[in-house]
Amino acid sequence: AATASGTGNSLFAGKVPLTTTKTGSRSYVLKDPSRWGTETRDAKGQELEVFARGKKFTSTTNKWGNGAVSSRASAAVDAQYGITKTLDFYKKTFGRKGIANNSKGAKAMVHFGNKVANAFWDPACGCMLYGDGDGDMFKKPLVVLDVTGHELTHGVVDATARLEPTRVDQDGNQYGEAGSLNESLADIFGSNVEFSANNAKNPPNYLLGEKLGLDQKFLRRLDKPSLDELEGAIDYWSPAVYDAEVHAGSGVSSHAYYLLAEGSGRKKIGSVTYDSPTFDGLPVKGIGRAKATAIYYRALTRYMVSTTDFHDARVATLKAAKDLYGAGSTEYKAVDRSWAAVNVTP
Ligand code: ASN
Ligand code: ZN
Repeated sequence: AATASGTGNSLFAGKVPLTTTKTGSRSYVLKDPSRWGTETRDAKGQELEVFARGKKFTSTTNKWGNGAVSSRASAAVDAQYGITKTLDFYKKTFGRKGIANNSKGAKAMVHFGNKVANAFWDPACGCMLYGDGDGDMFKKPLVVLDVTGHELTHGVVDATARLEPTRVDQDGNQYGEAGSLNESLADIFGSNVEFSANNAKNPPNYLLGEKLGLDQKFLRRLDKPSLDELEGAIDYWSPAVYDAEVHAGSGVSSHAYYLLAEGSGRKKIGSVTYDSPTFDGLPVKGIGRAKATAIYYRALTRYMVSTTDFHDARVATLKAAKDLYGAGSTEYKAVDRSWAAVNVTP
């Protein structure tokens, strides 16, 4: 396919470059040959879960969207841009070639269903599906960068540890530590995608969904998960984890990761001030985001399995830290300390 350089006007990330496919003298498709044919299509308001039936985005000018919700292509620009940044993050940081590390492109559909206030990784489709929001709590399409990083990371987990919820209730709510760990890893790597993209219109931070326009100003956060009142996330392991929905239970390991990366206490990074507490009140010294992320990625891809719980995650990250930095290293000790600081047993 002929590769072309287009530009998009996104809803949330400003004006962005997009690599597209030239299909004729004045025709282009929103499909990126330089990233294994990664493509975003239009589900046209249907609950369509078959990518092949999505409508292609095409252009005669290779300029996409106008930055307004009324232009159907604008949401596609955010999605395609976010997917690009997610693929690039995984490739440049870990050498990972695509979501399943099989040199296949990622697929997504925007405008999924009617007033859907969510975005999903759909394992059956092998694609991402983005709702347009319900117009109430979620006012705009859910195509922000960290949500894309979150959902595609579910694809990475699906292709690696396959962490699964231990229980699903009648309403489809999921419970259990392995499922919580899955949500947490999606938030951890989703935040890392933002740091990696470093977009001035969408500055990186340890908050998730801060561009969704919610009253509490973010959906979740890693430094002190309990500040999330919407989902009631928890900061520390306790028996309450057994009854916590996975997006609430995720707080335990998200918090451990933040402490490992940045340490406890007050800290201003970019425009956000964090104040991360510990279970025992004792401080944790961070080892930096790059090392913390390398440890979690190695743990995910080498040592975690479908039933890995928080205790097992402590063991898995320690093994990864030992591989990367040695058993006597500062990094190894910091991993151990970070899990103790969120009350996870050794
Ligand atoms: N956005 C949610 C998530 O990825 C959708 C879901 O799977 N419940 O966690
Ligand atoms: Zn998730």
